[in-house]
Amino acid sequence: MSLVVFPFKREDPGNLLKNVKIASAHPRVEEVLCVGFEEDDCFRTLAAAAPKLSKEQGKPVKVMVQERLGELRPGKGDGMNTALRYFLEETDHQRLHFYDADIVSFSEEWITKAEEAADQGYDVVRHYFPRASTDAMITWFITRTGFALLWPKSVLPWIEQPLGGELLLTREAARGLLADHRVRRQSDWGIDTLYTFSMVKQGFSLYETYMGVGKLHKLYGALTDLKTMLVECFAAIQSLRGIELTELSTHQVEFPGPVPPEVKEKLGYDLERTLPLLCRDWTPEEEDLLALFPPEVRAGMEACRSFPKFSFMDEEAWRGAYEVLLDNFQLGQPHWESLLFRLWVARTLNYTAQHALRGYDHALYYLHQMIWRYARLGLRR
Ligand SMILES: Nc1nc2c(ncn2[C@@H]2O[C@H](COP(=O)(O)OP(=O)(O)O)[C@@H](O)[C@H]2O)c(=O)[nH]1
Ligand SMILES: [Mg+2]
Repeated sequence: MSLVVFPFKREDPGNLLKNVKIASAHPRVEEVLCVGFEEDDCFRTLAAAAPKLSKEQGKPVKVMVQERLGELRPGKGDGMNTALRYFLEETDHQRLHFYDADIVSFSEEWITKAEEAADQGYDVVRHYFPRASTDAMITWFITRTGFALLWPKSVLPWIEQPLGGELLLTREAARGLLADHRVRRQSDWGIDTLYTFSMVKQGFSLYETYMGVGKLHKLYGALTDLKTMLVECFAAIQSLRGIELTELSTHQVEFPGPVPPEVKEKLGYDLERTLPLLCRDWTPEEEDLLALFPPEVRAGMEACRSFPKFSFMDEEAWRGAYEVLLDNFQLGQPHWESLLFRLWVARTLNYTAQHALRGYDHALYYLHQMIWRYARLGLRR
């Protein structure tokens, strides 16, 4: 039997309550836990509703504030690790499910499909779903790119949504993750990268189950909203560099279904609000950092100071830039964070203009082929 966990921070309590009810009504679920960042309004609403819900459903529904477990910015990582610890130390449930609190398209099917794959013997089940061609720009250009360049022979580059927050862990997999000191340390947005890396490093078997309904959830406007996430996801990859993978993880992916027109036609971000980010607020210190980059990247970014440019940031230029970033990027250093963000914006715009504009099928094919090329080529050195 299973525990379902929703980590949350300033969410709409109505939607979260609805998801909690769906989870606790599922026959496989014995308990539901919501782990909040702090005692915000959402937390208070949930805490007030929990006793009644527990009674109605005949199963515990709990709400708690996350503990300070890690060493980086206190964020989603502390939330998820608090839940891992609770699951292992306070319960004897066999499986743990994580779902984002803001999913609007949540249903019992998310739980059922994960349980079915776990019944087949998989240690970890990860949900994946169709995404717009201009969504998931951190996943493609930071995480999957990094996995392909650094661990090309592992299953890591081929995991569809390595940053996904929807997954099932068996007790053994949960124990393995919590025992990894790098996982416990990762209190920020890097947690999803660390869970993914650690489960592969420990050789757990993975199944990716396909949710055709997609994940409807809160969306971003300009790419600026994603800066903290971007910086922390890159730093997470950087911190793992040099670790060798020796265990062999098995990895099965459910064949995807047809992609709904809403997803194919959706725009992932606001182009007009994103373009000025290339030009705005350069500091002399940030400009100096460009000296470390390959000539085409340096020249292109220098030109951006007066006008948005991105045609230079193709796949090969990004590979060169990524390598320099792996060697030199410093988390917490504002000039580096700003430059990493700008380089990634240029890469995202380049891809949008060169590939996403040609249509959904072309774009997704391109992205998968790009990962394959990166895995073949590896780092330049
Ligand atoms: N406990 C906890 N949950 C968080 C924190 N930050 C984000 N979350 C939750 O993590 C989930 C994913 O966050 P979201 O902003 O939707 O990210 P996105 O879906 O990747 O864009 C949501 O349920 C958030 O409420 C945090 O610091 N602590
Ligand atoms: Mg979300």
